[in-house]
Amino acid sequence: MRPFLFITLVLFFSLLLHGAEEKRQYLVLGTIRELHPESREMIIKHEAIPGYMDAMVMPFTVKEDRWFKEVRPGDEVRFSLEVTPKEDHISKFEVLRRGQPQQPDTKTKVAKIKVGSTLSLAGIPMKEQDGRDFDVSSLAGRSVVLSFFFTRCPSPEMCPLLVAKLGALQKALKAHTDEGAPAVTLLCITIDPLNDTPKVLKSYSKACQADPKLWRFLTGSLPDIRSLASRCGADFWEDGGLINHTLRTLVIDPNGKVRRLYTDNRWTSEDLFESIVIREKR
Ligand SMILES: [Cu+2]
Repeated sequence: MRPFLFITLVLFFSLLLHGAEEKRQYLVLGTIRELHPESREMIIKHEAIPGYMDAMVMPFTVKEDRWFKEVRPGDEVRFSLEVTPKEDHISKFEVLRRGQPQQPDTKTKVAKIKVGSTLSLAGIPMKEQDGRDFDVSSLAGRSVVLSFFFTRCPSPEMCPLLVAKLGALQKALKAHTDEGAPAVTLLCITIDPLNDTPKVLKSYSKACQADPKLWRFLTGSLPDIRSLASRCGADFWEDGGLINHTLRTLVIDPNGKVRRLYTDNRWTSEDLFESIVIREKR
């Protein structure tokens, strides 16, 4: 009887400890951006969660209906995030300050860039696929191929084709390395930042076999990306739950001057390769 009791107790405490180890809870501060009771999600701009996640805008699962009635967009809140290896969800909201609902993004009137214009990415806070803050100084002295895309794009002729061509360009650039690596960075900026978190971008970049030294994926806040895209002449809009968009691919020289601007997907990786490498040789 005694050994049996002992084993039972050991099992009980190890389960207790194990359970405690696998379930983590965080208190998080944030601002509610959007409520989606139908999919039991809230989009929240949250502060950094030490030991777990950087500050970002992202969707969270909310299991209980009641919270959708207690908070509204614009509210500054404190909430509890529970994480287990299988799932995570948030609850126990406390409204710290009632906010005004955010106005839907309005189209910013900005001067559109064209070939010969200067384009700087300085001052636009963005995150890379590895979760790091995008550092614009890492582009110093480099040509940049910049394009807008999103990972869920369902149209084979749009983002998937764009990304395939950038893949071919990366290959050509790498093959060229023997003759001196061209100083160029390919940047893909998502137009769907609510879905395309750094984590999503990371697995996407892996699937593209992107070499992070050469080809990087960026996300940021929707208003920032909308304003940058709009300056580049790239439009995107929601249509029945899907994102529609126009295409823009730019080649920017190391001085920040736009050298090429493509408004469709008809360019070839050879075109871009020449525009970068031949110019470099001059
Ligand atoms: Cu697309």
